[in-house]
Amino acid sequence: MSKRIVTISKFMSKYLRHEPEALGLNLEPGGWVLIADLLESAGKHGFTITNEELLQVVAENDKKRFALDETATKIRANQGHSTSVDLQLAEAEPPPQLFHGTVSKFLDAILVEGLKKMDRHDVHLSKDVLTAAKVGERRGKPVILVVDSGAMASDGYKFRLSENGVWLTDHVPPKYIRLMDT
Ligand code: HQG
Repeated sequence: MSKRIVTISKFMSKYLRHEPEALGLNLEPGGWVLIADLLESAGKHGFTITNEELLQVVAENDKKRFALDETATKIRANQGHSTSVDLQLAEAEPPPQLFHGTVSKFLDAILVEGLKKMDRHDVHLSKDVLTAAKVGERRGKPVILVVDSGAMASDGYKFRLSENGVWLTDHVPPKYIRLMDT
């Protein structure tokens, strides 16, 4: 992936996840915006992106952060929002275990309060240890937590699966969390 494509991806994450209004955009239900509107607003704000570049970002993004709608006229971020949005994802039955990558400095708080959404819209959980390790590594030496998602589902907690394979939930209470044995 070229530097230019990474820069565009970061720009798109910023405005499709966090500050659409700063670009004069409104996210539609589902988090969608018209591609034409996004390109026009970006240009007006001094960052010109071509349609081809936008499509390249969607196709090449390492984590499939963006998706097009079925008419390919709209785009959204698949997850990671902090701005208020209903992604309209169906509830899904999680696997028995999910994983969360974090760092040791957060452990005490997490084991008391559980996993909280912090600045995002949802708690993000990974389907495998490797992915969780990559998430944790963004902040330092990763610590992996195992979430008993099977028990949570039995107890009535809701889960949704983003288009790029990230499991989303509202809160994970501490009783469903254990530190992975290393
Ligand atoms: C921690 C990236 C203290 C939590 C990634 C994490 C992911 C607590 C941080 C996606 C806590 C929040 C999401 C508590 C949770 N006390 N700390 N009670 N509960 N935390 O970035 O899961 O590149 O909002 O462990 O790859 O790290 O953006 O969440 O360390 O998929 O596409 O608070 O973001 O994807 O950090 O990452 P984040 P996350 P993108």
